[in-house]
Amino acid sequence: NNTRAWWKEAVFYQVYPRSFMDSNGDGVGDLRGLIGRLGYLSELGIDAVWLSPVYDSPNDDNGYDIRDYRKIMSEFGIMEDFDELLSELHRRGMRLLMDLVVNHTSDEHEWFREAVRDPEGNYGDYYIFRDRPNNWTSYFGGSAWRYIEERKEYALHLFSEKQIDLNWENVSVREDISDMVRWWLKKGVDGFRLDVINYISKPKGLPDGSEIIGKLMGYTGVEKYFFGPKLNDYLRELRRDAFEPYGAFTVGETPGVGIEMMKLLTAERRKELDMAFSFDHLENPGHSRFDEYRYDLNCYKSFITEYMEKYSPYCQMSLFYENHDNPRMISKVDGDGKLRWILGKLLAVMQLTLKGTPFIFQGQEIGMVNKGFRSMEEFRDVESFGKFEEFRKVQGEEKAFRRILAGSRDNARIPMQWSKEPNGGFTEGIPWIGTGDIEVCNAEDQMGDKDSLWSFYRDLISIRKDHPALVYGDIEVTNKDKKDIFTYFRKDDSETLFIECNLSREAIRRVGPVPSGRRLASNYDESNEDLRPYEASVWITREE
Ligand code: TEU
Ligand code: CA
Repeated sequence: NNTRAWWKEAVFYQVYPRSFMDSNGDGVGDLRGLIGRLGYLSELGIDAVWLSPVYDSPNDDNGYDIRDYRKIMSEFGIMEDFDELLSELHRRGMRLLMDLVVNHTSDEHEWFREAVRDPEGNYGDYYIFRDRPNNWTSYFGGSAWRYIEERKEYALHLFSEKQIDLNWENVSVREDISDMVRWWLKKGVDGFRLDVINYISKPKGLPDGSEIIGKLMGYTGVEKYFFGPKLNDYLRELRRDAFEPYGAFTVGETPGVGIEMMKLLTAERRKELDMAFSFDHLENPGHSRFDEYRYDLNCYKSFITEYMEKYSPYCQMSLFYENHDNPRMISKVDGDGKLRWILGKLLAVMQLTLKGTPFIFQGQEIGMVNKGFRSMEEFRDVESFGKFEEFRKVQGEEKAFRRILAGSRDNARIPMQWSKEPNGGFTEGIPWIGTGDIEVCNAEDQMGDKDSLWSFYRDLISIRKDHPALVYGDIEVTNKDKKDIFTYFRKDDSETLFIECNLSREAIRRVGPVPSGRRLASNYDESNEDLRPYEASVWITREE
């Protein structure tokens, strides 16, 4: 899997537009705000932007409930703003990935309105209707079925009640989606992140899920649809009809898919997806996002070592810790944040020197942490309210609130912290959601400080560009059985780099000699005979 491709060399940056930059003072981020910040992304060394959905939407799930695929959400601007954003990115040598949400549409989409108004018409079979629900539950709490009075039937919604699952069995659905994708690709978009794309093929008869698995996972039915019978056919068809003709890049969001299945979806010869996101590393085994616990980075080491050895030789791995659906990694690992900046640099070293394509989530590069929400009123996320209700019924208000505080997606969705100005320079209006710790964490202060986390990310990104061994080179993990030590070589025929990490918040004895050669980057000034808390260094030990 060492064929050259821009998306194997690129460092990606995910923008959650609602929280990135507001240009018109309504407290909501928008496209013109993003356009004004592209220089910031260039300075960081970003090659490609993954933009969360900007299509017309009632915002029940902040844009992941699409009402019109060919219209820009009015809060974000108009199509001319989008066209300017795209040409401004291209002018700077950057690429744009759109978010393709086609497992479901908003219930306000004309297809759904038609399916309800005229069940025998062209759109009557665009969604999944049944005369009675099965036991599948929604990710946002409650049943996955909504009763539609006009049809005297239930409609399937794996997510919110306003996000209705499309019927991919229907060839007209697939054709309309191909048309829409080509419409965006004709505009010059460089590719897509495909939202929960592994859920699109549901098994015949929609059999009940196992109650035992449901109890274990917290969601009932997922084992029936997370890798459905026609998933590969649909992906191959969509690639042939829409992506391939434009050479578009695709990365699938594939929750629950493991190494072997991910190979089926992303091996080059399969002609399905170019890459995929696996989420198994985001929580330690036995924990859910809504558990209050301290994340152990040794779990990340074993997850990523297995992927490096069993997956990376065949497919391109995606490397990420954060996105708009997960709490901030620094908060998960180090809770009280005493070692916040050192830990932030450790995470940066691993993400930018392991073998794969890095995806940095907005604010990760300045070490943003979870927001200490004080009450349910401060949350905005439909999932947080749904899960709070679910937890409250079983565990009471107090415990339910603490679990939402730990796992809410809103932890990642507070506004980007640009400066010490009011609202972190995000808006001159009232922000749609509360702001974070701008006094101690903002881009402006860090860009002016060569020892800041932001500068460390910028330096590592440029080291990655200067050393092809970090992109295409082989990886060899050493000390695999040593707790808290994570060391690996990256090598190609002209250079060898050695990366050495202490995954614990305590100092530990180094195993093996102090590395030789040049130290390219580190979160401590001088190297030492022991490894200090969260110490991480990048050495070049051979260069021809
Ligand atoms: O997220 C999908 C997603 O997170 C679930 O499939 C996940 O497995 C579940 O929450 C259990 O952890 C995507 C988007 O990233 C998210 O923002 C949307 O809310 C969701 O799909 C629906 O479009
Ligand atoms: Ca705005």
